[in-house]
Order: sequence, then structure tokens, then C-alpha cells
Amino acid sequence: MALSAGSAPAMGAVPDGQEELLVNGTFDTGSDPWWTNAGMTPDTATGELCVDVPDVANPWGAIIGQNDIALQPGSEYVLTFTARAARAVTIRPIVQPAEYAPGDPYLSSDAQLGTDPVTATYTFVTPDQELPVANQVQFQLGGEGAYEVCFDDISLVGPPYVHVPETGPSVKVNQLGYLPDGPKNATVVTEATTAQPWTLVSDSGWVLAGGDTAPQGVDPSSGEAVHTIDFSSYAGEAHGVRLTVGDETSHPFDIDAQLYQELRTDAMRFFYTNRSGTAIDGSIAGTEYARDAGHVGVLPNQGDNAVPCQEPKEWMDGWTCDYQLDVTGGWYDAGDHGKYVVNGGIATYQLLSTYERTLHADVVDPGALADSTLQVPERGNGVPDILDEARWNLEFLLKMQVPDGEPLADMVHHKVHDVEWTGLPLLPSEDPKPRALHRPSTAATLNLSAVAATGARLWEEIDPEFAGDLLHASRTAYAAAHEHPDLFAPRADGQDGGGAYADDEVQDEFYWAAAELFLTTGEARYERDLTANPLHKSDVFSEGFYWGSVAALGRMDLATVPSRLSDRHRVRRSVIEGADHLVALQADEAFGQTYTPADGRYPWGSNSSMLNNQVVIATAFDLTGNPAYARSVLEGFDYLLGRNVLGKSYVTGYGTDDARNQHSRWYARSLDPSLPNPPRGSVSGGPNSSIQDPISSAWLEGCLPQWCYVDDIRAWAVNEITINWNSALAWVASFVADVSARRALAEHC
Ligand code: 9MR
Repeated sequence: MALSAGSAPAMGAVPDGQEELLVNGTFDTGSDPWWTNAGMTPDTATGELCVDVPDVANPWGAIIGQNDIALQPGSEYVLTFTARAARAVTIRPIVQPAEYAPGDPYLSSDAQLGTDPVTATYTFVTPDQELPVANQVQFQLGGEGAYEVCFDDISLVGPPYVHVPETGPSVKVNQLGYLPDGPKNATVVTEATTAQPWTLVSDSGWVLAGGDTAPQGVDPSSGEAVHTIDFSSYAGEAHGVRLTVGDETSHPFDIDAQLYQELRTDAMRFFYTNRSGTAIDGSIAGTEYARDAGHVGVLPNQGDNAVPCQEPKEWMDGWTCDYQLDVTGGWYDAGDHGKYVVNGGIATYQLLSTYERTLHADVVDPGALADSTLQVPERGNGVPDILDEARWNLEFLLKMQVPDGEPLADMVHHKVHDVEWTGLPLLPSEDPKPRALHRPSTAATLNLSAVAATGARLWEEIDPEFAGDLLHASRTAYAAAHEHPDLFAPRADGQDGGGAYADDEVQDEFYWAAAELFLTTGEARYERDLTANPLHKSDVFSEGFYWGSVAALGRMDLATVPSRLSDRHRVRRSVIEGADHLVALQADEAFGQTYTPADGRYPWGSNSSMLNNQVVIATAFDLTGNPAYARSVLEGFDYLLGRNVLGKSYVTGYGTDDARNQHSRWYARSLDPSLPNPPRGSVSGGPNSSIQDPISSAWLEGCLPQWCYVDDIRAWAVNEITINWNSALAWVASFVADVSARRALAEHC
């Protein structure tokens, strides 16, 4: 550490290549984001920050500080401030990692203050090694008796942190591996303009296969010049093999017919540890995932047992309610503790659909989704475990319906969550915030109607009473939505304590609900409604489906679930045409992605956009038996499991370099070592061109789509886990596991 004290440069004179790293060091905008301890209340009325320091024993008993400062290793920084005190005192300016361990401040010094303002400057050099991502500036003020101190013009100038992602070998492969009879593709990032020789090498160094790369020019999703490698002709089983091009060698991978069997169950097990309203049993989930029940009314939780409606806001159009609902149970949505109907709905539906597919498709592994195939408490009850898991959230969704006799009866509350955002880490059982029910919406109501109708046909034989409850809820919700067709969840309702899940286009929800009710009941009125909906004949696949756009779900079920639909043949063709379009786009993607946005930007949760398109392509396989579709789905997995420009497997526990620091309040190991990482089989949302969170927006500015990602727990816009993304993973992994178990990939037909 080099240290010198001297006179200060004027505020704002920042040398080229350097930046002011503190926010609001002039206190022009109040005191945020400066913090204080010891109960000190900052006063910025005079344009300085003044505090009354109490009489505490230690210097660190009274501090003002600022967090979240990213510093570059081995670099020089200058800390400057002006301060005065009511009498002569000594204070301690410090710059150090936010998680302080004794001995490692970058700067720790003394400053003598008096009644006249003193300007002090300190120069220091950070250690030449990887630094913690979050650092802080603090002024220790205690140990001097009680006095008043005022600061102004606090500045930290130096090189801004430049995020250089670790991208691993330039030969990008599916780090889990490939199926012996499946497609085998890889991508090489290289400036070479001509084809290069590649070899496939065994773990003991034998050359198993070889050929030439195919130059592809600059790939728009990464901005990199790339070549592709097709080594599908190698059909042997092998473990720990690598692809080599010139001096570059890929991560190791396997060629194994069993590759996807575990991913199927891991992706589904994700839901158990996301359950609300029940203790998570370590003997079922694994000891590190054991935790107390969340939101059951045990302090400090307020509980979801009797949740009131949210406080009135101007955009609620006067809506309020005076009842309270028991909305315990369900799954937490994501890294937050909220429970949202439209997202919980599509996630539940995708688990139901994963199971329902196995009832109607030709290529399935019989029994793979039977009872006792997952680690869940209901294992052994005679009911397929995946249905037990889905029922956990279905029962919650039913509780969100407005009771009879109330205004908006049978509509469905859009969501329930904390009234304010909480910080990380925070176990569900430790969340102290009050919770509120949010205004019912047409989208949530129709979403429940569609999911409950789907459930009604699946439980018809397993539990007729539950099936009856589901169908009743579905019908009443459907009717209520027709009475209130434009009660939209407002965009403004996403500021405090939960996401908005805003959706003011609900023709697709009307279509989906009508389709599921028709498939379950066969009733002509629902068929009339769905065939009269303009979406019945329009392209519902090019844009992809997600929680806010669900017509494709109705269309695919109309194609695959048996019914007497009058134009069922045309509907089946429309799914195949939708898949053909996606497969054609994939053929032009040098990393094999199954998602090519028209505007070239990756959306929030792009990995789920990939997976949901794989669902469409897989459905075309189920409709036609053409292995080209199944091969396309498999190639889509290559991207998710490491064949991407970052060389990152986006599924925790799968591959050499896997995402494991996803944004979550309780799988928050990178913030608290006593907590676990997300469980194996958790998919990250992945690259998001809009980089809305503070970390990705600071580190990834100007990123091309594939680069808009960082495996940091604070990067909530690019690296979260959610139930609707894992449900997509579960669906596609289950499909691939079935197809590989049945060896249905041979390239013919
Ligand atoms: O997945 C949601 C994405 O489609 C939206 O664009 C985004 C902003 O509204 O919200 C995402 O959902 C988040 C939700 O609002 C709160 N829980 C975590 C969800 C995943 O990030």
C-alpha cells in the first residue's frame, strides 16, 4: 500500500481513464447512499453531511460509510474529503472490502479535524490480486467522546472496475456431453479465416475422430468470428473426451446415452425446496437445503395465513377489499419471497404438461414420471410425484380466488408479496415484512382457469373430488373474466416488494383458458369461444411464449390432447409449421440456439425463451415422429450447457463451469457461507440485453446479447432462478430423457 497525504485536487477534475467512484459525495441529493451506525441521523440541510457522534468506546462504534464500490486490482486511487468538527478530534478514513477481515484494508489512516474545515487527500494502491466485488469507504468517528462532525466533497477517484469475464477454452462444447446417436456440434471462437483441423481426443490421449471446422464469419449474437464443428459421425460411448483445434482444447465431456436422465429429475426437484408454507426436510432435499417453514405466521414472519389487501394507490382505480385470505403454501417465485399467479400458473402448467405429454406421445420412457421417481414428501402415495409437486402450487392458486359474495367474486388476485423489498440473504422464515394481496386481474383469472382445467382432467381418476374443485374454479374464473375482461395488472405495481407481472393484452389468456376448458369438458361453448378468437388462426409461435404470452400453450394442447376439435388437423399443422420456422432460424445460429429475436436483443430470462421454443420443436416431434425435431431440441441444450461465447453452463451442477451464484435470498452462499448454492438442476435466467440491475449495468454496458450475463448473486436481471424457467427446463429435459431412453434419434425418415 502506498500512502501519502497532501492537498486535494478540485472536485470534478477527474483524469482521463479514471472515474469518480463515490455516489453523492457532495450531499447535493440528501445523504443516500451513505449509511451510518450508532443511531446517528445524518443532516444534509446545509449542503454538507453532519452527524452528532455519540460517546462510544471504539472508533468503529460510530461510522459513516458507502458500500458497493468496485475497484480494480493493482491500481492507484485517491480519496479526498473536507471535514470539520465541533472540537479537535481524530477520525479514521478507511477503504476496504465490504466483508471486512482483520488485516486487509487497502487504506486505513488518521485525520485530525478541528473547527476549521480541513481537506485531506490519501493515495493508495490496491493489492495486485482478485478483489472482492464489493468494497466500501468508511470514516470511523468513535472513541473521541460526543461531538458534531460535518463532511463535504468526499471523493474516490481511480480507474473504474473493468469486468473481464472468464470465458474458458475457445472451443465451446456442451460440457455435460452428447448422446451417442444424437447430434454433436461445437463452436470455436477464432480469427482464422480458413477451415482448421479438429480432433476428438479420448481421456487417455487417443484420437477418436477428426475433420475440418466450417468458418461461419462473425456471429451477431456474440460479435465474435466463429467456426462450427460437426462431429455427429462419432457414435461411440466415451467419457472425459475433448475437442481440440490447434492449441485450444475444450472442457472435457461425455458421450453417453444416459446423460439427461438425472437432469430430468433434478430440474423437477427444484420445486420442493422452493415450497412456501412448509418446513423443507433435509432427509428429502439434502441436509444443506433443510429450512424452517416460510410465511406460516411464526415470528418474525407475518405469515400468509390472513393476508389483507394492499393499501390504496392512485392507479388502483379505487379498488380495495376488507377481507383477508389464507394464501399459505405454493412456491416462491424466484429469488424473492413473492407468489404471483400468472407466473406460478405457467410453471404449474408446464409440470402438468410434462406429465400429460407422456400420456399421449409415442416416444416416452414408461414409468419415468410414476410415483417414487422424485424426492418429495408425497413419494409412495400412489400418485406420480410430478403431479404431487404441481398440486402444491395448484392448491395455492385456488386460494387466490376472490370468495363468493365479495366484489369481483371468482376473479383471482394477481399476486401476494411483501409490502417492501427485502435485502439478501434472507431465509423465507426470517422475512419480517407484512404481506398484501394485490388487485385481481383478468390475466391471473384466466391463467388460473387454464391451469385448473388442465389439472381437472389429470386428477379426474386420481382424485375426483380435487378434480371437481379444479373444474369448478376454472369455470367460475372463466365466467368472471368475461364479466371483467379488462382489469389489467398495472405496470406501476412493481416498485414495492415484488415484480409487476403487468399484462394488458389478454386475448391470449382468453384463448388458452377456452382451449383447456374445451379439452377437459368437450363442451361446444368453449370450442365456440376458442375458434372465434383471432389467435386461433394466427402465428402464435414466432415470438415465443412466456408468462405474458400464452396462446401457444393452448394451440399445442389442442394439437396433442385428444378431442373432437373441428379443425384439429389444421391446428396440428400449425404447430409443425411453427417448429419448422424455429428450426430454420436455429440452422443459422452458430451456437445452436433455439431463440433468434427479431430485434437482436435477448430478453429477461432468455434461457427460458430458448427452452420454451424447444418445447414447440419437441411437440412437432411428438406430432410427426421426425427425428430432425428431436435433434434440434438436443442441439438447443448444447447452448445452455456450455456451447456459448462465455463457455458457461447455465444449469447449476452440470458441466465444468456452471452458474451457481444465481440471485436468491436463501440459496445465497456467496453472501453467507452457511447457506447453500441453488440446487443441482437450477437454470439461470441468462443473458439479458437490458441489464437492468446495478451490477450488470455497471459491468456489461454495451454488451452484445450473449455477453450480457455475469454469475453474480447481485445481478438479478441476468442471473436469477425462477419457477417458470425451471418448469421449462423440466419439460425439455424430460422430453430429451424420453427420446434418449427410446433411442429415437437416428437420422432418417
Ligand atoms: O421474469 C420477469 C420478466 O419477464 C419481467 O420482464 C421482469 C420485470 O417485470 O420481471 C421478471 O420477473 C421477476 C418478478 O418480477 C419478481 N420475481 C423474480 C422474477 C424473475 O426475475
